[in-house]
Amino acid sequence: MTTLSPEILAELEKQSIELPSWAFGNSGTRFRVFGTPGTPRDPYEKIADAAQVHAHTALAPIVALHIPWDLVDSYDDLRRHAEDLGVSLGTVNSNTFQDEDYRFGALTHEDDRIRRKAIDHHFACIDVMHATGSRDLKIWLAEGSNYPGQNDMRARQDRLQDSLQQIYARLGDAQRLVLEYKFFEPAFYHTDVPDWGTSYAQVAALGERAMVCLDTGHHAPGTNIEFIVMQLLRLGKLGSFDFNSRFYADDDLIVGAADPFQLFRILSEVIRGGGLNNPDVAFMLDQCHNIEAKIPGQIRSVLNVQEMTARALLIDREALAAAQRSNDVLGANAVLMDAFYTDVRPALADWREQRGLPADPMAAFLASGYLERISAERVGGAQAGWGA
Ligand code: PSV
Ligand code: MN
Repeated sequence: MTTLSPEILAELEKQSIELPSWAFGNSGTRFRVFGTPGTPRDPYEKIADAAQVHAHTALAPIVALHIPWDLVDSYDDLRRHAEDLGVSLGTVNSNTFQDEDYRFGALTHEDDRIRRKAIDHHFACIDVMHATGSRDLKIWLAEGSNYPGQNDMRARQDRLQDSLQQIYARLGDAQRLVLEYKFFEPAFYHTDVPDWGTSYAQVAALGERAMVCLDTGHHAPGTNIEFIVMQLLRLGKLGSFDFNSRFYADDDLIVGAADPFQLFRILSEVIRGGGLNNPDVAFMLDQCHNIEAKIPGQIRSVLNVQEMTARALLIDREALAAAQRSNDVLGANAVLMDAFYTDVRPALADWREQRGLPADPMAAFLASGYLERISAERVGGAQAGWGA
């Protein structure tokens, strides 16, 4: 069995992954949203489910919120609820993609009334962050156009910068703004923040506490994502990850499911660039579980990140550097592949047991009876989903 050195275990012990509250609600495609017995009906129940993931893995102590999906009367109360369950509230995600007014844009809109409304929504998110103790405001924009000539792309960049400046100026001293990019959808011809370069240009003009969010699903097929990771770390602007998997588009599947090797390569660059367990780089999941059970889906996800981090930590960096220096093409590649092909699962299971955690968190959760209990208890009310 492969053994993991004390140094590697010390790194793994520090690892912390933020879960998206929306992963616990129902989701689906434009064809059908399937309900699941026991799906949370409010943010309190979403947080209770997220706490189960942490209880079984010790990997996921933070839950990201989405406003207005996670609107509650008192965020102090929600914060206490989370703390009672052993987790804390993390990144606040704004939402300017589900209101009639935003048909033609929000932070880029040419109508000052609508742009004001979108900026004010972000101010409201910052108020939530003060109550929850959240550090990061994450902005993903659904803005762009569908037809050539439809919009003045240049004017929209200028308005975006002005809107972001207003939002940035409103942040508390310890708070940050992270701007996510996505190359298409729901706009298909042009997207206002389509790539890391645009996100970087927009946040670099704001200041030190504005960073880029890299969602692994938001790139064209074949994109070398680990290159982007390297570059953003090099520039000191990688604020957060939204981890997920894609086969075709923005599929939001379980991280490490579609392309485990890509996840390994990304984590290898994270380690190389000093981004692992670096408080400046938040590890978040941005996933939806359309047909599988949600809590086990999240447990599988955080374990995938942990397993791939362990493998990336196994890379013999000295041997790799020596092979690279001597232009030993195949030797360098072999060093990487040796680590990638190492099965760390038995060693991680052992280590979990030594720390009083279940060796097999998936099995332990399924045996705990929690799913049966919430299915029986959560009767009546509307199940949470996109828009709730
Ligand atoms: C839409 O693509 C999206 O998945 C973005 O990645 C956001 O992070 C997420 O929704 C929540 O707003
Ligand atoms: Mn995302």
